[in-house]
Amino acid sequence: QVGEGVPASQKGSWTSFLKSIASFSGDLSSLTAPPFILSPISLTEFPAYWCERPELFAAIAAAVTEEDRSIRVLKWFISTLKGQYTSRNEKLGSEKKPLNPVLGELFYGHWPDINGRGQTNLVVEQVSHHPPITAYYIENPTKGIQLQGHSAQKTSFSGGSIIVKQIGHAVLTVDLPNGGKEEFLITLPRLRIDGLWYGSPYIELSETSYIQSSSGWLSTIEYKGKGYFSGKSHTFKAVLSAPHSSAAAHTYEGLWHMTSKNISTGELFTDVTVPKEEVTVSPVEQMSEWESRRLWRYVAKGIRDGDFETASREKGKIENEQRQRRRDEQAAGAKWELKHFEHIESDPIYERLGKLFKTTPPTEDAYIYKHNYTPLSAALANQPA
Ligand code: HCR
Repeated sequence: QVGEGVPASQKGSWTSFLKSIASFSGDLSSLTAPPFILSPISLTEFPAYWCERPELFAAIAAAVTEEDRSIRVLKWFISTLKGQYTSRNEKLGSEKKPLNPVLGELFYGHWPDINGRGQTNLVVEQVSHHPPITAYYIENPTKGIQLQGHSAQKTSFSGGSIIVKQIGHAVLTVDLPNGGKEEFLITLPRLRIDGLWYGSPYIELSETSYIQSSSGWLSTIEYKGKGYFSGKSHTFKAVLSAPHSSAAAHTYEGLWHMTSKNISTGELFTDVTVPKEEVTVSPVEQMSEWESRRLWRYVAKGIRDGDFETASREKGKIENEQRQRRRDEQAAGAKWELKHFEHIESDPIYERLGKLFKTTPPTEDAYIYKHNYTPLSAALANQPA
């Protein structure tokens, strides 16, 4: 019998779902899952996790040395992990299957300027439906910090868990007072989705991810679960090394969903037990039909209300409309045009910085932001009185 997390009426369909993922490799989003595991949130909302601690993002600009900048980038990055990988468990009870975005789906938001930290803006576009690829751009113009990246996943099944290899990378750029720029190439950890049999999936991170600065400073972050460094879940150890050196200049250790410290000084490094700040979005009535929360509003309401008939009917309408769109494009010999991003086959920043720590693969594609969106509050500020 499958576990307690599964409602009695859905045990059969959960077992079938687990069987289908056990013999499947590729794009999980296309598999039909039982209602109890569906999330009302689209994957296009996920890039907001990068900035739910906007003050840490803004604080990168206050660094005075390259070393200090790398420490601040690492601190901000580690502090995003709780939101990225455990917030569905906190909000929805367990990890869930997000809504699979349609091609061209959009998500815009911002974090307001509070206490001089500057406003941070977010632009997200679904740049591929199959396989799902989400591109994002986050910017704090006042502080001169930009984050550009894309996210896709390759999944497989092993030892009762789903293994998710994250495809894609992010590049953080900081404008320097001397007019130059410092870039940071950020690679992403591997995920394991455990707890499937019990119907309460949760994520553990594994293996290693890197943050390579163009200044030469490198953060190597190792992730472990129960039974490794500390015997606890969600453990990490990050080593920051100076340019051309493999020795550790700073080592930080702890739990990425709680606190961590500098192991030499014992000083607190990250603390995500303090509340995070969700992204601000416009009211749904003011959104365009392509914006996630408007596009999926009836499906999401159905899922939230436990009215799965409505959810599945409304989802069907969106999918049919998309199929028709693709047929029309094919008939007209037209190609879907991306709105905010331009696809490039090989990212020069990935190639240049990736070489410094010999990442694999040696080259990756990227989606470059076109700088063609006016963020909400800035738009309001420019309106005549
Ligand atoms: C794997 C996953 C979709 C992708 C989600 C990603 C990797 C997206 C980028 C974010 O920055 C971080 C992130 C966090 C999520 O944990 C991860 C999702 C977890 C589950 C979901 C699968 C497609 C759905 C699996 C269905 C299960 C729960 C039965």
